Amino acid sequence: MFVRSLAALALWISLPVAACAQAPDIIRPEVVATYPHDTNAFTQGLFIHDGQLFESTGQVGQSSLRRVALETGRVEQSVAIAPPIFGEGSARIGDEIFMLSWVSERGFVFDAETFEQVDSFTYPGEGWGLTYDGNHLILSDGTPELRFLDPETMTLSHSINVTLNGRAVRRLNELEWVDGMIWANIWETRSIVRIDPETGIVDAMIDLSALVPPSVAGRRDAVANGIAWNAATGQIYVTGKLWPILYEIRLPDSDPD
Ligand SMILES: [Ca+2]
Repeated sequence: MFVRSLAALALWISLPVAACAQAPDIIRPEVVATYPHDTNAFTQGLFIHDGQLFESTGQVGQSSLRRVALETGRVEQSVAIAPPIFGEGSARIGDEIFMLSWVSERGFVFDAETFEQVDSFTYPGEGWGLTYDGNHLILSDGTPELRFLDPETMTLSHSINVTLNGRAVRRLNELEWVDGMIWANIWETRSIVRIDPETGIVDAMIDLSALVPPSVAGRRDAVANGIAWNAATGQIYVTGKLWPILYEIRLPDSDPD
């Protein structure tokens, strides 16, 4: 598993495996708990607010924003995103939820309680993942660049380029602000990279290989995607597109950070 994960990551960041041997720590998370997850949810965004799980999903005609009961996986509230929009990442600021679309260069703002759309915004290029660091919305678009947007104006404040051992890391996908660092799924891998938000440098890779449910292991579209951090409790949750399971994980104590 170790070698396979390294090889998979090396493929996407164009690194020889040998170079990865000197890469940041590879961390295998411990599973704290498992919960049901909607196997029809093409997970593109995941976050926790006040102990409640929120999820945004993709695919044209199946895109949605939803509030989910963590314990049961039951969708308690949802709003459909109409075609031709392909839904992407989402993040909450105050009483509003911001959500991206893949290639429409348009995002949406929803009332977090009613899910009524209250605004929209535009941005150039693709939209993949979204998170909030307390000051800026952070947007990924499949490239090594993470954009920091002013949430008042949705204009670009600054950006960082994500690197591992000095090499660009492409396909940054779902994002989560976790205790001062940015965690990002890497599309079509089983790895999460942990990124310094100032420098873009990856200081650790979190290997989710052992968490891939057997029922989706052979599906290329059912990739690991979705990270949610409960800032109040420190709990971290991960899942994948179409996965039947959502995991609470913790990093082992051997983690130097
Ligand atoms: Ca997230």
